[in-house]
Order: sequence, then C-alpha cells, then structure tokens
Amino acid sequence: TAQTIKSKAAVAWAAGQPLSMEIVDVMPPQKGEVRIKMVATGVCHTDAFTLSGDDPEGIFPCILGHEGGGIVESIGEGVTSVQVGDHVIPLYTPECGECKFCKSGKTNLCQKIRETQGKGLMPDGTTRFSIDGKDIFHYMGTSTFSEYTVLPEISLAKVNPEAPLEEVCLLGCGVTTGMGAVMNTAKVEEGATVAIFGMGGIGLSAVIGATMAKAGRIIVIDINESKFALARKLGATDFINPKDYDKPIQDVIVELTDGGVDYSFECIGNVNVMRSALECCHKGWGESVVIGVAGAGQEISTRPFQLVTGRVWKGSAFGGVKGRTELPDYVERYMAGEFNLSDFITHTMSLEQVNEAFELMHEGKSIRTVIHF
Ligand code: NAD
Ligand code: DAO
Ligand code: ZN
Ligand code: ZN
Repeated sequence: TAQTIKSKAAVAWAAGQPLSMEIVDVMPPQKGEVRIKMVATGVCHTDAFTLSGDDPEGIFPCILGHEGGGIVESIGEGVTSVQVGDHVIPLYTPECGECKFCKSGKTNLCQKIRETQGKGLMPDGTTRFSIDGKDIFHYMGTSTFSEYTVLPEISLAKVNPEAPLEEVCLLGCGVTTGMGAVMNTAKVEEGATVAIFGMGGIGLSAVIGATMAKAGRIIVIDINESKFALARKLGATDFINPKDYDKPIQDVIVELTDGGVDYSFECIGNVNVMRSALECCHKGWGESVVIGVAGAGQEISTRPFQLVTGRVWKGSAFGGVKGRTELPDYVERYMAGEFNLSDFITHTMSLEQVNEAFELMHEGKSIRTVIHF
C-alpha cells in the first residue's frame, strides 16, 4: 500500500509573498481519493489573484495551481474510475453525478465537496500536505504546483494517454473556460457578432470558440496591443484599444456594429469593463457573459432599463463544462486538430522558476507559462 512521499512543491506561506520551494510530505490517498504525479501545470491569473490576497476564499499556507495534467500514482480505498498509470486532468469543478446540481442538467457546479474544498481540505475535513507536521492547505481541490498531489476521485477527468499533458493541461482551466463560455454558455451561432474583452488565456480561448462557432465578426478589446497579433491569428476581425478613445468603449462598439453585438464576454475581472460589456450588447437580444473574477466585495452596476430592453447578463464557470463527462471530449477534439494549444504557451519553465511565471503575467508578457516537472 501507498506510503507518505516527499514531494517538491511551491508553497504560498502568506498572501503577497513569493512562493517558496519546499519539500512537502504528501500522505497516501484516503478513501475515494487519488494521488497523482504531476507532469505539467499552467499558471492562471486566478492563482495570482489568490496569492495577492484579493480572493476571499484564499487560505494560507497552501499549494496553489489548478491547471494541471498528471499520471495516477496510487489510488485509495473504493476508487474504481481510474487506475494507476491513467492520465488525468484535475478538476476544480468536480462532477459527482449524484448531487442536486449534477442531476439538474442545468449547471456544471457540482456541490458535493464544495464546503471542504473552499476550506482547503479534502472531503473528510483534513489535508494531505504537511511540512514537519505542520498542515499545508489544498487550493481549489487541485494544488498542482506540487510534484505529487491528492485529489478526490470525482475531481479527475481521465483523458487519452496519447495527448501531451504539457499542452492539454491548459484544458484544466483557461482554454476550456473561454471556449466553453462561447459554445456552451452563450451558444454563439454562425454569423453572430461577438465582443471579447481581455486577451489573456481566457479571452484568446473565447476567440477560438467564436471562430469554431463561425461567428461573423469577432471584436477584441485590450489595453495591451501586443496581444492583438495572436488574437488575429486565432480569428479575431476587429481590434480596439480603449485608450485610443475618449468616450465610453461601449459607445464605440455600438456605433461600429449598427446597434451593438449579439454576444459579449468579459475576460478580465474588472467591474467597470463588465458594465461596458453589457452595454455594448444589442438592444432586444444581446447577451453578455461574465467570466472574469472580480476582487472581494466589488459590485457591478448598470441601469436596469438595459435589461428591461432585452439585454441579458449571465456568468460562466469553467465554461459550463462538466469535467468528467465532457472534458475528455475536448482533449479528443484537440487531438483531432480542431484547435491549437501551443499558440498559448509563451513560456515553459521548471517549478523552481514559478515566481518568474507570475512576474511575466503581471508584466503582460505571457499568455500561459507551463511548468514542466
Ligand atoms: P490575464 O491577466 O492573462 O488576461 C487579462 C487581459 O485583460 C490582459 O491581456 C490585460 O491586458 C487585459 N486588460 C486588463 N485590464 C483591461 C481593461 N481595462 N480593458 C481591456 N483589457 C484589459 O488573465 P486570464 O488568465 O486570461 O484570466 C482572465 C480572468 O478570468 C481573470 O479574472 C481570471 O481570474 C478569470 N477566470 C475565470 C474563470 C471562470 O471559470 N469563470 C476561469 C479562469 C479564469
Ligand atoms: O460551486 O460555488 C461553487 C464554486 C465554483 C467555483 C467556480 C470557479 C470559477 C471561477 C474561478 C476561476 C477559475 C480558476
Ligand atoms: Zn484558472
Ligand atoms: Zn455533484
């Protein structure tokens, strides 16, 4: 049976401090749990957000990371859906298949382990990580910035072993979030006009989704114009830097589109931009999807007449995708060549360099850094 193992991990001791490389004890997987050996992990804006202290759910010390790909190293009692050696993508949105949410057919937000996951714990209320006997908390139920990590079985998508984990790890968050928001949440149809705010990993993935949906016009908005080249390559048709205008950007977009867009997506986490994204939608039918995560306590506002006159405001988590039943198919579509992932990977590095990955993100120089173990 499995023993506690020593694992290299990047530990977040406290908000606002760089991550620190440590050797962590990782307990064997308990009932219904799986221990995996990480092969690669992306670094997402949400990791930086939690580290900054703006995340109301952030708990320290913890091991961040939620965009990973790994191989099953050992399984706990009662685990049947994966075996040692399986290739898996960790899911911060699990899928138990039996809770009210899973059964509703209306959402991907499984709530089976929500409470303990939000407290940085495994479903039995304890943690599998420690250093010198001191508990280290889990993060988003995934903690992928560690050579070995433990997850509940319901938080793993088993994927095609031929898929390169160094690339499909991006399907564990960013790419699925953006593509799914377009294809599942908004259900963008052929010929539609779309506006996408923020050209990070999420917004660029939304561009891919809109291109796959054959949107007629894909307008992208960013204050960092260096992001536009890749957006163009992925299918964006119009490029707007709000700094070039002295009127509200929604007015610019409404004029450009004969009354507004059919769909808009906020991929930044800025409540003012969320308002612009709603208000650039066409009267009578335009829909705006909030994807960005705003800081603790922030609020959105608009005039309610915007909604009375037919605009729709909604949100999307992990692209509305149910991880265990639907994510393996995203991997297959990637393998079939329907979309590219290497375009997103601007940097690769080792776990020891993870703080550089955060710096590159803050400087706007990276789309995704992928850490190879
Ligand atoms: P990122 O930092 O890589 O990209 C953000 C982009 O927005 C950058 O290109 C930046 O230049 C641009 N930007 C910033 N302020 C702007 C402004 N005022 N106007 C126009 N552009 C502006 O981030 P990311 O990894 O792509 O994540 C984007 C957001 O999505 C974050 O808030 C993240 O927490 C969130 N997120 C949500 C989900 C979900 O399931 N809903 C999943 C993952 C990430
Ligand atoms: O079920 O209440 C819940 C929590 C769902 C978490 C969804 C997270 C989506 C946004 C976080 C950014 C992802 C990295
Ligand atoms: Zn993420
Ligand atoms: Zn469930």
